[in-house]
Amino acid sequence: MKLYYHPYSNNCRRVIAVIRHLGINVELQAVDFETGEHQSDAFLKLNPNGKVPVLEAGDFALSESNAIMAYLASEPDNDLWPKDNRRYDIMRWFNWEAAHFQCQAVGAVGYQRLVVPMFGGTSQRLCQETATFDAPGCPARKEAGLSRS
Ligand SMILES: N[C@@H](CCC(=O)N[C@@H](CS)C(=O)NCC(=O)O)C(=O)O
Repeated sequence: MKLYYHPYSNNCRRVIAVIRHLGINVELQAVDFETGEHQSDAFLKLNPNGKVPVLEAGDFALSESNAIMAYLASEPDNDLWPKDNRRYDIMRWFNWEAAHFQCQAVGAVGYQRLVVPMFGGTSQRLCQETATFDAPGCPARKEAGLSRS
């Protein structure tokens, strides 16, 4: 198995933490945002959203860190992804994190204050919605070099 990741990505870090916790053998392949590798045709075939992390397992490609963590933890017997109802409690927190923490709390501020300057962008304008920043047409996103056009 291979994990496409970026070293600064918190979404990748938690997948890597799961890999290390479970002690499974996954090759790590860094994706170069600066050259736009995540927007290349080859990468977009793995994840049409053009985002890391992506796990490649044979001909199966899986994106979304929460799904990848559940996939990785589903095989070996472990304490991370229990087979009883606690699994659904974990899913609850996965959903809470995606809908509220990542998107609303960390997303907008983190992207604009950390990611945009990190990739050479100058915009410090906060998009009203993180979803706006995620849209390819968002000016701040283009300034950060994260969009193709
Ligand atoms: N919900 C996704 C978010 C993935 C994501 O936003 N990845 C960022 C790095 S943390 C990325 O690849 N950004 C590149 C871009 O937006 O162009 C997940 O949990 O995996």
